[in-house]
Formats: sequence, C-alpha cells, structure tokens
Amino acid sequence: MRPNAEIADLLEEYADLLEAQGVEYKHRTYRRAAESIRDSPEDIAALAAEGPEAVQQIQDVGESISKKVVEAVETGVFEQLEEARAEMPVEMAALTGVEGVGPKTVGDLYHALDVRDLDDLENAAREGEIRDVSGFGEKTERNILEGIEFARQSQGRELLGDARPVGEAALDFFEAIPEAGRCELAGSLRRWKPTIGDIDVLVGSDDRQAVIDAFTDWEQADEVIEAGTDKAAVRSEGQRVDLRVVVPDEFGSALQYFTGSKQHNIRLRNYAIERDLKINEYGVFDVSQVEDPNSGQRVGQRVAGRTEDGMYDALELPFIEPEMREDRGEIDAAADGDLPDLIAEGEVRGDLHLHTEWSDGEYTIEQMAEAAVEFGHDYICVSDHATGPGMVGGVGLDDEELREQLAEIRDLESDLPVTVFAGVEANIAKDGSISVGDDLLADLDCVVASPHSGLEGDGTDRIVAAIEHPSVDIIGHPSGRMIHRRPGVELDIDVVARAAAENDTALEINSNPHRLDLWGSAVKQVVECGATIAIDTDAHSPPEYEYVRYGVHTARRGWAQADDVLNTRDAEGVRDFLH
Ligand code: DGT
Ligand code: CA
Ligand code: CA
Ligand code: ZN
Repeated sequence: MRPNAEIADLLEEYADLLEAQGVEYKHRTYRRAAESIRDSPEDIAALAAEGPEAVQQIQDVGESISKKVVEAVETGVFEQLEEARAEMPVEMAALTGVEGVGPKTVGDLYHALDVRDLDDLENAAREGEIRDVSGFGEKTERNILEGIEFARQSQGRELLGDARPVGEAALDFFEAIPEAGRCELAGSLRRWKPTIGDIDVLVGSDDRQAVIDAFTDWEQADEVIEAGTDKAAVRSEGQRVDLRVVVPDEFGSALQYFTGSKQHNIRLRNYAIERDLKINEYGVFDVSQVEDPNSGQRVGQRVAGRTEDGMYDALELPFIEPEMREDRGEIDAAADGDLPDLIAEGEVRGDLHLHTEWSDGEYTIEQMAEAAVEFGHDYICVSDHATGPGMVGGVGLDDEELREQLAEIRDLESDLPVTVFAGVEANIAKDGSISVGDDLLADLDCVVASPHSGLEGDGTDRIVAAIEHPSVDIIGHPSGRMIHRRPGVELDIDVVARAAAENDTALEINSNPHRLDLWGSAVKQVVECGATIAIDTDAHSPPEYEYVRYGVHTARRGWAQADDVLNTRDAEGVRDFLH
C-alpha cells in the first residue's frame, strides 16, 4: 500500500474512534486531513522525514496532526490512536461495513452491550438486545441483521474502484520491464464490472520466465500466492492479481479468451463452430479442410491469434468492445452490423450532481468550480442536499437556505470559471413526493431527485412519481443501492425508463464506485426506451471528479452512445433539456 494510504487509514480510524466516543467536531478535522494526505501527489514518508513543518504543506494538516503523522511514519502508529484503541477495542472497519452502522452506533453498542466484532453484533441482534438500547428500536435491529447478511454475501469481491488502481499499477510495472511486450488487463476488470473477483493481467513475451520472476519481486506484491512457468499470482493491497504470460503470437487469442465473459466466449465458440472454425485461447482455426488421418479428427489451419481484432475479423465480425462482452446480444448485433458507437471517456463535458460545504461536501462552490475547470469540465451543477423526512439530520438545506445559496450562485456566476447551474438534490420520500417547495424548485436551474432511505421493497411507483414531477430533471442514484452494503429498492426498469422518456427526465449513472447506480443491464434497457442518461459523480470533494470514468464505462456496459447522455452536450444544450 502507498504510504499515503496507510497514514490516511490510521487517521480515519482515529476519527472513527473519536466519533464513537462521542467527541464532537474533532473527527471531521482528522477526516479532512486523511483525505488530503490520501489524494496528495507528495510522498508523505518523504515529507515526514523532513519533519512536522514539511508535513504541514499538505492541505488541512495542522501542527498537531503533522506530529502524529511523523510518529506514524516512524513507528506505524501514534500514541493517541493506541490509547483510543485500548479504550474501545472494537473491529471498527468490519462493524461500520454494515449498512446503517456508523462509528456513533459502534460506540453506543460497545458501551451498552460490549459489542466488539461482527459476531457480537449478530448475536446481539438475534437475541433482541439491540432494540432495548436507548436510541435503537426493533426496526434498526432488523436492518442491522439484514445488513450483516448482505455484507457477508459480498465477501471476496472487490469494488471496481479499489481493483482498478491496483490493476493499473501492475500494468505500469509490466510496461517498464524490457522483456515484456504487449500488456493488457483482462477479465472482469477489462469489462469494468462493478465488482471484481480477481485482477487478471496478460503479458506477451519471448522470455516468459523473466516476466514471472520480475512479477514475484514486484515491490507492491505483499505475498506470492503461486508462481509457475507461464502464470503467477500475487496479493497486492489485499487483492489477488493473476498474471498470464504468453508468446507474442498468441497474445490476441489469449486476450480475447481471458477477457471473457465466459458466457460471451461460449456463444462466440458456437458461432465459430457453425462456420467451420474453432476458437480457443491459442487462436482461430479453419477446420473445414484438414483431417488428422490417425484420429479422424479435424485439426485445422491457424488463421488468427496475434491480435484480438484479428480474432473477431477471422469470424467476419467487427471488434466487440470488452464492456459489451456479457452475452446480451452483442454477437448478433455485431453480425448484423448494428453495434453502437460507444461513448468515450473524454466526451463527458460537465458534472450535474455534486456537493459543497453548504451540505455534506467539504469544499466551497468556488473550489468545486475551479477544480472542475482543472478537470476539463465546461459546467457543473451545485446540487446540495435538501432537508426532508428520511434525510440524516443536519445535513440538508431548508428552502430558505437554498434560496440563499441560489442568490450566492447568481452573485458569483460571472466570476466563476465554469457555467454553474444552481440546483438541489431533493429527497424522494417513500410516497414519491419531493420535500422542497414547488416555487423554489421552479426557480432552480436543475433539480436532481434521489431516494436516500426507506429503500426496502419495490420502488417503481415511487421513482415514477418523481420522474413525473414537472420540475425534476434528473433522478439521482435511482435504486439507492450501495454495493456490498444494501441492495436498494427493486425497480421495474422498463416502466421507469418509459416514464423517463415520456417526461424528459434523465436517469443518472452515479459514478461513485460504491454505487454505480444505474448499472450496465439497466442502462441498456433505458437506452433502448429512448430515455436520457446523465453520468454524474456525486463528488463531495475535487478528487471525486475522477470517478466519472467509472460512470462512462458503466454507460458503455449499457451500450450507450454519446447522444444518449445528457452531459455530453455543451452548457446550452444542457440548459435546453432542463425543465
Ligand atoms: P471475476 O474475476 O470473478 O470478477 O470474473 P472474470 O471474468 O475475471 O473471471 P476469471 O478471473 O475467473 O477468468 C478470467 C476470464 O477467463 C473469464 O472472464 C473468461 C475466461 N475463463 C475462465 N474460465 C473459463 C472457462 O471455464 N471457460 C471459458 N470459456 N472461459 C473461461
Ligand atoms: Ca478476474
Ligand atoms: Ca482470474
Ligand atoms: Zn444522493
């Protein structure tokens, strides 16, 4: 793990423990510092070696935190953290991994019931002890039980957003090895699936042993799981990285095979067989002519395998993008010449869902606007949370505060380096209503409406009601799912998509790796219905603008083209769409 990430983790653990002990405000200072250190391009270990003043160069790191950072770099921990751990010996990360359980809940349940780990939590919930703790009830207890079950089910798969950086680091590493030829990610990571079982990397080389040897010595490999003559596996940042090394002439066929999905490969193999061709990880073979005289089996002439393009070409198919290889009709579409021209990473021109310090973001409107320019955006929509039933207390703005913010945006507008749409993220209540006043909604440039709580059961009517609201422009994270934490509401996507198309309301792909909501198969249905997609990050800080690529590749998994996506338009084009 990068030293910056290790130090940030320690500061965040300390922040969690402070919060769990009921210490107010201070934990936020630590979280901000942790975030800045995590995102800083400066190497924290190098700064710490120069002393606390050097560490204070990093944004949000003051004197007291800088000393703790130096101590943590030198010893792996700092004194106050050890004290806090001793005072409350809980498995914080495991416990807060359960939906609805935050540090404050961990603290309360530790004090009341001595809950220290997941097993304790599960037992306490099963025994009905949690409902009797002050501030908790039967419903919370039931939610905790469901949360534990969901957390356990998803064990063993990593978020795309956690796996991608590790896979890309491996790729960078191989690209610098002289013996390695072509290098590519394969498997689910190349298809940009929301969760990743293991990271697959493919390298073409004439000196396979040299590549394997280098890999097992990779400085980011924490453990070597296995090493053979043409494959190896290591663990890096807790994730399994599978390497295969093939001769350059088989790179294309191996890449096609190991990209999967398995279902796509099976269908492609059958497609080949119908045309007297055989396809496998070594190439495409023409089996129409040659017959082995001994076995009577047809062996065949190799007609492709060096490039992946050549593999599809040998089957008389155009190249099929990895994100589409999920057996959702892509081979038929390719054969019919009907493949979409998928949206590309650079085509998104702005972000229509983000937060500032007015609600639960950490930065000012100006800071978010400046960061947006730096990122290359032409416009943003400030969509801070509105208050309302079901919103976590204290986070959202009431109508009066939203009016104030609207006035401030109008005031700043001409000085800001990008077009800033004044918006809101309104909560969609269980009955589908929106808690912001209609006149205010009508005055805002852009209204995002999203579900945040009460996410059980079918949510189709609820979401359709919001889609039909005359002022709502975008439905944010339509299901409310949090990957590994909660499934979100069930949606009949066809019904939702048809309503969205009829009412000119866009449906969001929320690009945050914890959400990816909507997801590939749903996006495909939405696009087929002719509804509009918005790809947003829900950024709470500038570095989160980077999440947009996860959204774009999710859109590609749903076969979306640039003109299916609202924010590939310029600012005027977006303004035309908004109600
Ligand atoms: P994951 O790791 O669970 O997120 O999913 P994948 O798709 O990365 O699967 P993985 O790592 O087991 O294998 C990588 C690719 O290798 C897979 O997408 C397709 C190919 N593959 C693996 N096993 C088979 C198999 O039994 N049959 C076929 N046709 N392809 C396979
Ligand atoms: Ca894999
Ligand atoms: Ca694998
Ligand atoms: Zn939201």
